[in-house]
Amino acid sequence: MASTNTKSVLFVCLGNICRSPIAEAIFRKMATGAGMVDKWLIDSGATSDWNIGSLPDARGLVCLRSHGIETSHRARQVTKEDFMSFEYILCMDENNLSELNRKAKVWKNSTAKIELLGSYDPQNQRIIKDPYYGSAEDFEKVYEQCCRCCQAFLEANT
Ligand code: WE7
Repeated sequence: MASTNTKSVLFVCLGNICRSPIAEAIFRKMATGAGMVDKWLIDSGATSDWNIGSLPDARGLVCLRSHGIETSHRARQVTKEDFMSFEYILCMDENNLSELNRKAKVWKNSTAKIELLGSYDPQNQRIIKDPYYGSAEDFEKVYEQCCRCCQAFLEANT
């Protein structure tokens, strides 16, 4: 069935295996629940090229699954085209933000709004920390932050 994607969001972190695939899966579930998934182009990507083609981190998959969410995402790096095709590029920490702004400057023609996903947090936790060297609890914290932010971002765009 044909659908018009009037809105678009790309979630970004360092390797696209921990935080951004969690945010993408949560946002897709929320948009589906709100009956708006056909209105959205939703994807995630990495600032680095380290994990291209990889599945999300096993701990992230366990965390998502415990909340009834599945994903089949494979890691990819952000491209020049992403900066022109996505309305929003939402990232996790200051490193991601400066790397994305650097790329946008190099590639020119970027029209995307590049923001911290955490800037939407009603609890004002601006940074979603890298759980790579962390524990299951750190992944759960990422999950909860992404839930709050994705909900607020979806409402802001409804
Ligand atoms: C991570 C990572 C994460 C760190 N996912 N990697 Cl060893 C490395 C080096 C460059 C890019 C990537 Cl993606 C990776 C593997 C994958 N979430 N977080 N590395 C990380 C965290 C704290 C300090 C240094 C690093 C590289």
